[in-house]
Amino acid sequence: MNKDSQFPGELPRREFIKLCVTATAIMGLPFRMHSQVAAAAQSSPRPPVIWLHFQECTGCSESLLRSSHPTVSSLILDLISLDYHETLMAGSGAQAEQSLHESMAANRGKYLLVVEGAIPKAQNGIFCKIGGKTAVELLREAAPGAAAVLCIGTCSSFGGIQSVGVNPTSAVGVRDLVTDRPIVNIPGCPPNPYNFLSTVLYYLTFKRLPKLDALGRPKFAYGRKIHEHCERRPHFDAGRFAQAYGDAGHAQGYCLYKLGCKGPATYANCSVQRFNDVGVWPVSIGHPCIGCTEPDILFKLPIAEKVQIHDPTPFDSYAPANLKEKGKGPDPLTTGIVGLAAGAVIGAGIMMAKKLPNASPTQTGESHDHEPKE
Ligand code: FSX
Ligand code: SF4
Ligand code: F3S
Repeated sequence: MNKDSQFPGELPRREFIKLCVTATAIMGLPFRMHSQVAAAAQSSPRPPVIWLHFQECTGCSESLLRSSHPTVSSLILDLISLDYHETLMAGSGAQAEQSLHESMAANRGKYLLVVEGAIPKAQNGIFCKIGGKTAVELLREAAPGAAAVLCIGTCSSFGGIQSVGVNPTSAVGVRDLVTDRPIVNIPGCPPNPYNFLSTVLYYLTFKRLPKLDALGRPKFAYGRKIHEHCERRPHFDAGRFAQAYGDAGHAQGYCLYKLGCKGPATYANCSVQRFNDVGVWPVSIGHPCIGCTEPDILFKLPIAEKVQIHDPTPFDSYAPANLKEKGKGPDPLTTGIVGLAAGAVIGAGIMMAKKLPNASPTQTGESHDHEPKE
């Protein structure tokens, strides 16, 4: 942090507080806790971070650093002490390797290891070498001393595009090689920079990692299907679908399900926490979600293939219909609205079942439990 600046990232106070409020909301914490998050961001010792790049396109770092609004990257880079990052560091060659080993030795047990990219295992890992060492060797060297491993992107989380199909390099995600360190997967191709920021802020604020789902993803960001909060959802519920790119339905913003949208089977917060602070995400600009946070969908299901819908989930904002405590139940008007809404959802579900006889195998991510947020 610049000594003359009061706030991390040299941000004006308003920007800093705005980011902390946004991150607090993403973490599913009550609004009042933004001051605790802001205090942690200002006062916590900066955790040393070693950032390794393996098989990937660097899109994850790019999206983090080149967000149209530079404050997210400024804040992240000021919250951590980035000791090694091949794309960003000024040093190279032997100097860079020395910095890596010095940081690992000096911060053993304390540093966060961020991994970007998949790890090729075939032929002793010769497909990805840095400083004469394979990705497998580098990971095995760096992981044991890490307090935790943060996998940024679907490649390091689950193998990504490199691992699809015949997988000639036997590419895998970190979880296939590291089994004795805590791992947080932050998938997306690339992931939303706010999800990385929020994970780091959570760690700084609570001195522990966030709750994870069955795939190791923070529940606060990957706990709900994007279909639940999609702005095209009213069209889905009403049975209004774009049938082809550029048709009248597409032009009118109808639901993209029939173009292969994987939103009903994809756990992520894109539809709420959009990208690059300009309020867009794939579905909002007319492209179906390709399920980039899901290991069994991304690049495995064809873009145009429809996912089967077993449990059309109602909006979060619908009033609960199962309150039993006396005096706490919904009033008659609310009940009526809920009834109408539920009828619309069930009706849409029945209609979908009738209209989609060729739906693909189940992709509902049913392993998720939806514990109340902290
Ligand atoms: Fe993978 Fe990230 Fe996709 Fe690319 O670095 S998640 S290919 S956006 O960039 O690792
Ligand atoms: Fe939105 Fe896709 Fe769901 Fe349609 S299917 S409501 S476009 S997430
Ligand atoms: Fe990825 Fe789908 Fe979000 S493609 S960016 S999970 S809308």
